[in-house]
Amino acid sequence: MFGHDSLELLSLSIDGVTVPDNGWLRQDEVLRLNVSLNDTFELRCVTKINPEANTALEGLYLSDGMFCTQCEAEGFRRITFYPDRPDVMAVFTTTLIANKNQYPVLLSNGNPVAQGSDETSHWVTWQDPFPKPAYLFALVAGDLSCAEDTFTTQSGRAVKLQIYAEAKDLDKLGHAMESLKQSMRWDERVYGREYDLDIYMIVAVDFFNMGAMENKGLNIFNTSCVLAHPRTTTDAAFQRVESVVAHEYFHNWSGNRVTCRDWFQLSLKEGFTVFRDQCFSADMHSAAVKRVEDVTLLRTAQFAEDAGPMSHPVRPASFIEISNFYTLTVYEKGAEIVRMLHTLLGEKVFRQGTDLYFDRHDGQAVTTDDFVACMEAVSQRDLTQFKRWYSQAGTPRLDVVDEYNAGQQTYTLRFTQSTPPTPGQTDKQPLHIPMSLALFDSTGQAIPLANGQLSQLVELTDEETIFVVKGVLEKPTPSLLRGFSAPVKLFYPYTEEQLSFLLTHETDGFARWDAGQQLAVRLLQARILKGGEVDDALPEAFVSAWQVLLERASDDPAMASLLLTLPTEAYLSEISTVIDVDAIFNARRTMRRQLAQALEAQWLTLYNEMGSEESYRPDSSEMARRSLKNTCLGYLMALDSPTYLALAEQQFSESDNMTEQFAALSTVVYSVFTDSAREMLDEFLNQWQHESLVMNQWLALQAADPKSGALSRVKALLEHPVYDSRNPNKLRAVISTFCNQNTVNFHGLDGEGYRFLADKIIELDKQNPQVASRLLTPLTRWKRYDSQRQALMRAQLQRIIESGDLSGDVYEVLSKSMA
Ligand code: 0A1
Ligand code: ZN
Repeated sequence: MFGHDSLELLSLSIDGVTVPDNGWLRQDEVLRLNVSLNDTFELRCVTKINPEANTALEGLYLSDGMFCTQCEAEGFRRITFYPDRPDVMAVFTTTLIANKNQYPVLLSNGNPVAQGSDETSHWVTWQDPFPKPAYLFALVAGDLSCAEDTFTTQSGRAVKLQIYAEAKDLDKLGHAMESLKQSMRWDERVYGREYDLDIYMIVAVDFFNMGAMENKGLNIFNTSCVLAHPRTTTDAAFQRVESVVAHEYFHNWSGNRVTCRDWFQLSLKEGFTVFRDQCFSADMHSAAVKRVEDVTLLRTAQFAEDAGPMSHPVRPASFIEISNFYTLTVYEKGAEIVRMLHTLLGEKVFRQGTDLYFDRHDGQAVTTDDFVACMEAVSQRDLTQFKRWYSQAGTPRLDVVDEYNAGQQTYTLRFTQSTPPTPGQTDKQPLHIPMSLALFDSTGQAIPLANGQLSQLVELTDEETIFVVKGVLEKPTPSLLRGFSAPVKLFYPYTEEQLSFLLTHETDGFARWDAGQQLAVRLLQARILKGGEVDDALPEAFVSAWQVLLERASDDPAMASLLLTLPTEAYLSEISTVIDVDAIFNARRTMRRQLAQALEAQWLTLYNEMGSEESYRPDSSEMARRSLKNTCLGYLMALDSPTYLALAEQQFSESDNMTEQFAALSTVVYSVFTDSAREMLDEFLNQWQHESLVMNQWLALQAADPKSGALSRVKALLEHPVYDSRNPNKLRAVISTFCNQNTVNFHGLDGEGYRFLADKIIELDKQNPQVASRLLTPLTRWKRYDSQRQALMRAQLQRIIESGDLSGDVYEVLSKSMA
């Protein structure tokens, strides 16, 4: 059995007989019984723990005076001794006993089956009929209010839905409730999956290491992923609530009913569930916009992870601390693998595969191989090579060259794939890559291909694949990797004319957006090479392409807002050979200003067009409108003009919703108008100081402010009364935002940004190793910078190593990044 060293063992008995002191032995995490045992027996184990002292937020802890748990991955062993592995499944019965006044609400998994009380205390017994691993156990005790609703399943069963939060937040639960009902309906419709208990509960807690947790029947959520109100919550946060609620709900089947055999299989539940929540959001809003957002995250953050010292396969082969593997690779690249299966098999056969999977493995703890085996069974395809996606780390590179033969009217594409070596994996094998493509003629029409369709899925399985299209009357423009059909880096020597052409004519939303991004990347990269602050005029063709985008923007405001946003600093960094933070920042800022200048009248017209008199609604079309409106405001503010400052100030004070208010505040904070920024920040603080989540945004906004002197401003924020060093959301808002988003200041050549982060990690590792280990990420990427910064970063990593007793979490990341 496993147990954490914080556990105090009070007594141990087997079948009612006390185990003597020499009948057991504790060695590190293991409690070994030294007595003879029958095949079946009842073990009674009484342990004492101190939740108040639990600052790691794993196991049973206190969040703002209420008891809650976090058991994934190995938190249950901090509550009691247990065979704490995901393949050990049991039926749990839980009795909570507590003071009636202090803890009126007592919750655990399953259904309440008995309760009672005396003058001061009360108790409730919960029974969960579904066998589950200990990582899905949960309990909550506190003074909570609750929003309630019911959902009738497709077979006609009524399910009680409850969302618990502190009384002050009761008005912020409606959106999560709606999202939950939508998710339940969607999973019935799209996957034929119905909810299985009579009650589904969500509890909002302010102290939480991650986003949320899918405990059976009793999800526990970070407040940031459940509370939403138009006055206090931005549209982006509304959408995050919707997708996290869906994600945790979908885990009831992909994770709980069918769980993981061991933690190497984590992506079995996470990759699949992310894919499911992505499709859900795509159905609720715009599929193309959602795809662009998901690919952006993958291509910046996951690709960077895969190119760094922590690079690992979607199914890792080893680890020191499993908490370090809740990564973008396991989640997002894992979702891409499931998406590729969906693409290769088609919607109908894929659904047969998931039906078989849920049916065959219900109640079991299984592997990614079992998942793929179901897909093989229904499709009659051999997916042996495809499975390399699970075991091979690194981002594959796909080089494409083409040739048009006018005499024979043939068009030939030659694909070459390769994957760079990653730590511990030098030899890479070719992958099974689904490549979706279309060819356009000079009028902008897609050319019918051999399959009679206007697009085709080509399966690349060899190092080199040659694809020939016959009967092509002129040299076409290829559109490759449509919909981002595989998580690879594509290299095809597009001309600027071809990219502009695709930006105009592509019908696949992702491919069209990407053509626009690659066009901007070309210009930006040229400027970055020259140091960034290049004031050369923008090419006329580029400006007129943007002018067309602006003119057509109101046709699809959500997509327009993405099309009119330059590639992020993070993306430009990821594709750099050596990351030049200052050049990247300056190139992007200069180009933004030039686009603002060149198209000033159009930005203003569109801004006004997107304005609305109506009151706030958090629906797709209104969100899209606000997003585009705020994009326009951002460009106008890049002009440093008092006229637009007045416009931003007006939007700040007159808007009835956080999306517009916060966008206005952000543009002013990042502008040259520092006095106005100070005033607005103070006013905002005054208005919202009692809203913890709003204060996180206020902190993050300032931590990301790129103006010089940021580090001392950040240090001042750490002393501010709204800051709380024990709360992971606050730590992330200030420290993580500064180190990841404020690149010019964090990477300052005095090395003080690096020193600051190292100090914080040394401090935090004793308090909360999971969060400390995550914060370390930017320092581990030292190889991507110039030699001066490399030395400064390494020196700080070294200082952390030498600081003494480190947690396994931090030690693992440090040792891998110094190797
Ligand atoms: N399974 C959760 C994520 C999660 C993982 C670990 C946690 O604590 C260490 C908390 C949550 C999900 O995918 O939503
Ligand atoms: Zn998950």
